Amino acid sequence: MLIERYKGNPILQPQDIPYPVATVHNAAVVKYREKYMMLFRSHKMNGRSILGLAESSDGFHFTASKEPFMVPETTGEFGEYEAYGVEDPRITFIDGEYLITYSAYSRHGVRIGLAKTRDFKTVERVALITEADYRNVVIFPEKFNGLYARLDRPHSEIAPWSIWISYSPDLKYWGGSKRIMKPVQYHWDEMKIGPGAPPVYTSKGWLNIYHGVFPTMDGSVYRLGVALHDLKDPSHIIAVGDDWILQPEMEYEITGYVHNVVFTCAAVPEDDGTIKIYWGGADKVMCVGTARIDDLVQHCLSNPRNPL
Ligand code: BMA
Repeated sequence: MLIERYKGNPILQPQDIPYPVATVHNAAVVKYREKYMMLFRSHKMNGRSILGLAESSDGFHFTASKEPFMVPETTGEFGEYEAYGVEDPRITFIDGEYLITYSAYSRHGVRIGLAKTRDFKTVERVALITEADYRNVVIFPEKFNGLYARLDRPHSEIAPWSIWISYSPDLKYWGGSKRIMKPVQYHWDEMKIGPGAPPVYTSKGWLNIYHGVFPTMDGSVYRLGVALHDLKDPSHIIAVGDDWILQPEMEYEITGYVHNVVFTCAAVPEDDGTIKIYWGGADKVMCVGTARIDDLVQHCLSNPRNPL
């Protein structure tokens, strides 16, 4: 077993939240001052999403804050583009700040918002960093030739929904975009793929834990896979593991708000060579599992498929 599920899953669910929510899922998790901070998505009872905060000292037992952390802005540019909700956050620590990327939904489509915090008490919105329709933006925790780099997943009518890379000098203006990884026909990720957790540094390359979707007569199945990007040039993918690393198997992954979904927005590497991977189960609860980083790297290298 590549990923060992935590026996106490799910680790956070709607009844643990001090305000009314229908779901707790697709959360970002990072370490902050010896604590694990979790920024989780919740559907409110009107079906629109907000982001809540929970914290933990061991990465397994989380306590949610009394109030939501980010709700849609009501005025200005952000108000215009977040009116339908904020979803699926990712957090990257770089230059002393925690950068938060999230999906901003509105009648104009889905864009990516960038916000930042230093203390998980106050949060400042920086910019909307894509036009419509983009989701799943993850920022690398290092710069390349002086530029920030991100992976994302634009929606296309022509190409299957794929993973792209872009660069920025200031986090606001992005360019140099290139499609670097696509779904494979009649494969577990044939319908669409998207970045999951912000890339994790390993001595062999950047580990990119992504999601892939397969369409069935019973709806779509969301699974997780892993790819390895070159340390100096992250647009070069060294290897993509051919097999998935996690699929919906437990009751809390098979049944929920949307069935048959495991969806990740976070992985936290530990000093002992393990990594905690966090995922939403069936868009309803939060789960965690542990893997060895070396095993995930080997998974990419020992049985790779073409990225494109
Ligand atoms: C995707 C996103 C995710 C969600 C997944 C499964 O398109 O909306 O937030 O987890 O579908 O429903």
